[in-house]
Amino acid sequence: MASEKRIVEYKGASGGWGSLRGISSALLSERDGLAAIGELMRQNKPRGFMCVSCAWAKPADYHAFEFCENGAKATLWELTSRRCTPEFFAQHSVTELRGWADYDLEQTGRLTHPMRYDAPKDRYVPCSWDEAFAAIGAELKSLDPKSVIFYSSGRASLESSYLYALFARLYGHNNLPDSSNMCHETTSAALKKLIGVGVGTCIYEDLADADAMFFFGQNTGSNSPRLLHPLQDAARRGVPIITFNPIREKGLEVFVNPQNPTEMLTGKETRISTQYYQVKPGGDIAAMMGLCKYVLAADEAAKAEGKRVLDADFIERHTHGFDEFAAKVRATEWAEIEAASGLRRSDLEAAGAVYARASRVIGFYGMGLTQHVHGFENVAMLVNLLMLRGNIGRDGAGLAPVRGHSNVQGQRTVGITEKPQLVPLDKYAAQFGFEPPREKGMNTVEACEGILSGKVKAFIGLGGNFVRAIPEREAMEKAWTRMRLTVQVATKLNHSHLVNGEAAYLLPCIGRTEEDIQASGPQAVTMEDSFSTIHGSLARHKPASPDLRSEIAIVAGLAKATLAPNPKVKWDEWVGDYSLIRDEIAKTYPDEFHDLNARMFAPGGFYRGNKARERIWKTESGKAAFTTPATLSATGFDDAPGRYRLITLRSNDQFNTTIYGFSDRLRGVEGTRQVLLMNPAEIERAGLKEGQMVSLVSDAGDGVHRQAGPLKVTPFKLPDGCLGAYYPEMNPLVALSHHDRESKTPAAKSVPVRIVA
Ligand SMILES: Nc1nc2c(c(=O)[nH]1)N[C@H]1C(S)=C(S)[C@@H](COP(=O)(O)OP(=O)(O)OC[C@H]3O[C@@H](n4cnc5c(=O)[nH]c(N)nc54)[C@H](O)[C@@H]3O)O[C@H]1N2
Ligand SMILES: Nc1nc2c(c(=O)[nH]1)N[C@H]1C(S)=C(S)[C@@H](COP(=O)(O)OP(=O)(O)OC[C@H]3O[C@@H](n4cnc5c(=O)[nH]c(N)nc54)[C@H](O)[C@@H]3O)O[C@H]1N2
Ligand SMILES: [Mo]
Repeated sequence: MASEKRIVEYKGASGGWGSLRGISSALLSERDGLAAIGELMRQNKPRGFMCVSCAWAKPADYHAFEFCENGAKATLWELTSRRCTPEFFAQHSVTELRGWADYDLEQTGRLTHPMRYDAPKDRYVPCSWDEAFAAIGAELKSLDPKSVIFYSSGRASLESSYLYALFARLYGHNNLPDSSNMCHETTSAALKKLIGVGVGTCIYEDLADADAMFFFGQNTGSNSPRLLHPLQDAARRGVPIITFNPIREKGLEVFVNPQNPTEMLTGKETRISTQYYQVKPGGDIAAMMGLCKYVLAADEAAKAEGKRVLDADFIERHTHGFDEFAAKVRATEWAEIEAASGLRRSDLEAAGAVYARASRVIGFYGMGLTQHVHGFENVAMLVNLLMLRGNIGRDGAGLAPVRGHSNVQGQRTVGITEKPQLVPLDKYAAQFGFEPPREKGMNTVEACEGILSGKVKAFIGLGGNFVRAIPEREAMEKAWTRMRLTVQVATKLNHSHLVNGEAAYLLPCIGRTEEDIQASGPQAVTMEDSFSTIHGSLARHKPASPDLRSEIAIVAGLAKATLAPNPKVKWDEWVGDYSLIRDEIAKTYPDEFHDLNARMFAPGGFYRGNKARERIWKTESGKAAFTTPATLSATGFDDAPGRYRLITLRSNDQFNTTIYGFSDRLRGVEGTRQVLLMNPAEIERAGLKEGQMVSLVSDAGDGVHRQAGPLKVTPFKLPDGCLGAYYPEMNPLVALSHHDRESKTPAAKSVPVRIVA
């Protein structure tokens, strides 16, 4: 494993030769690397397969290599030649494997056989698919459906997600938490309430029309690198790009396009952000308050000359709540704004001036806004800011939440949600002849609470690594093993499979990069990207093992073993021909998915539409809402001596809980993930030395001891009062109660901690 540990400032740009080296080292570590290169050429192209990494758009005018360093790594990771076989499980007890690092578990390669936990042997042993389905079905039949959780991680296709949600409701619950609950749930909740749709309002073409772009807390270079191409185009057109982020992320500073030979040979860099502001974590409400304050003042000044800076017509016709909001902005002093944001008035005015001059502005954001106790207010402030100048529902402008998992947005669109009011239950009732449960189900935090209290008896995971991804890890791991049943559908072994319930099954599935042959021939699946655009995905690589099944076949197998037969619910036919599932999706969601089968391979995908983009507001009031924030700080706790705001970070060498390696190249952190990033003055104030090993403890004030470490103190350019360290290693520090007030998204970007030397 990683031996050399060093921290050096990365002098290169994002992209460039570094990204190619990242891909080639991933290729070289694979025996059949060359076959995998052939697959990469089909990635994100019409009639190819859609990347399993992030949800960024797949344009119609694609590049020769329409993949990035991290998309390539994700593909190669799935197409690995390593195998995690029954022989492996025979050699290692579950207790032993529980002590392995995430990295080492995933290095064992692809799961090959369905496995059952054998308690006396403390081992996973092989079982047949029929045995597994029958046993799980018998368990589920004996349990109260309301005590069972059906989790999904955002990779599953629209088809498998739709069937999974249908299974849950036929069985009798809405307990459908998904990874979105830890991610952009803040977006879904806030945008639904404020503008009537739970998703962003931009489409790909807007990127070419915008004349200013604002970035809040989204790390493009690592997490959605293909977005760097349109950003590079925008930068070259002279479009100002303004970034608010506590960390100076390389991808938002400079980029060398690895697809461009001249740039690669000359090393010609494009500067991405024209203005970069290192806002304090949790300081965005204040920063945006500053921008709004500038805009209102500029409007007052313009009025004197008979002009306006505000889009008064938009505000009048399309919104409510403006007067109260404007009064709050005027009453908020610059001194308060500077203190809460950590930014200077002059800087905020300079950014405000860019905003006020531009006529088409896109607001991009990621986890830096959503994962806070007042994440809702963060998103609401961005809505406020954009609405001041009518930047929603206009070409070249709008809200662009950059989604995480490749189909996380789509899962919500086809019914994976604990909120029954978001699902057309009457249509389900008519289509499948049953009475769907109407009671609200559990989201991720509520599922965790239920597992802790013993109310939840069984957990089915359609992908993901739940136990690693959630807060409060220690208490959760203990409670987890008290469950009666845990079932994990997965491609690779991870820690969540090893903290099993009394009865436990590991069901290995084929991945999206692999060929899926059923009764009617090769099958395609569909997904939705961040811009509400739907893409078909067709893979042809041979599956990792002949004993794998598709997620759809697994969901159907579980459902058939659990539910009474229903002539309208045709599991076998659906498994035989996925186009029949798409017909059902089109019936349940006709506006979005009519003619899904005919449209799914349209080059660049098809757009499923968005009412807010048309300025039709599906809100309670029929208008879009301004929100008057009750606080300027999103952290949800007060500053105190010795208390820091911890940002939990993703490196450039991981996909969530999957650790590809130990090189966070773009931040210059190499060889280790056990680092504590803090600025040099802060290191000195804390009486620490560079390189010293320390631990972090929770400062949530609830009396619970939570600890993580040891971590090496590492100087890094961060604002005062905050620390950076990696997710998922830091998850034991996050209290389960530390989440966004509205959506319950865990507040992983400002965790209150103390340092213990
Ligand atoms: N390679 C790779 N790609 C991925 C993933 C991955 O792990 N690896 N994960 C996928 C998933 S599921 C998701 S959700 C996305 C996540 O992608 P992002 O939304 O980019 O999420 P993070 O990397 O967690 O953090 C984003 C940024 O927020 C900044 N930040 C932290 N606190 C604040 C704050 O208070 N204010 C502001 N303005 N900024 C702040 C951090 O410095 C960081 O640059 O990426 C997806 N794509
Ligand atoms: N502290 C902190 N915590 C966080 C975050 C943070 O920024 N900070 N981020 C949060 C976010 S944004 C998210 S999305 C969650 C992520 O939470 P999850 O989605 O639960 O976690 P992943 O690591 O994406 O899941 C990886 C596993 O999925 C399985 N898998 C991969 N591909 C497939 C497939 O095609 N099918 C199936 N069935 N299984 C597959 C593999 O077994 C792999 O080990 O974590 C959240 N937790
Ligand atoms: Mo995510």
